[in-house]
Amino acid sequence: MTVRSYISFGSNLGDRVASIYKAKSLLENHPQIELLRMSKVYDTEPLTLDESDSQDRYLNGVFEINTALTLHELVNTLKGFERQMGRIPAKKWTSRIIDLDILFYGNVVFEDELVKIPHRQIIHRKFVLQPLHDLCPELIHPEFELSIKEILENTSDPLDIRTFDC
Ligand code: PH2
Ligand code: MG
Ligand code: MG
Repeated sequence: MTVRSYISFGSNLGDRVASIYKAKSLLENHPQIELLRMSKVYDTEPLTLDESDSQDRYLNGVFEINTALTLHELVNTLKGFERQMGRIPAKKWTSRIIDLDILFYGNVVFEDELVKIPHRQIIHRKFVLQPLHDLCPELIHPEFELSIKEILENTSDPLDIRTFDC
């Protein structure tokens, strides 16, 4: 049995394009992950914890996968990929080579100390909603029972996002 899952990617440190394609190839080459599609890539204004923290812009997007991994196996696999790519554990919301977050895992609603599914940021952030909308506008958010299209239409996120060719 496999589960359809959506994984967000974000990078604002080093060679952002190379990092995205490295993450894509790590997913493609994992025996229990089938990479189905990748969204467009967006160049996005950084969301920071406070205004004194100036960060470079991010590249953001979403991968669509089928996976035979359990939710916790997928969490650990993505953490392993981040580590393998040289991400150094740091404080919340600091610049990073790569961030790979599970947005949806089937229609599972789950939370423990390691993971919260669906991801908290989905409903607030255009840098997540827009690439998700590229792939699955009709997908229903299992907590709010609204489609991605409906959530995107109702979001008031002011952060700038632009499509980025790569
Ligand atoms: N991720 C963060 C913090 N801020 N800003 C943008 N634009 N894109 C991100 O992916 C992002 C962020 C923490 O995960
Ligand atoms: Mg994140
Ligand atoms: Mg993360």
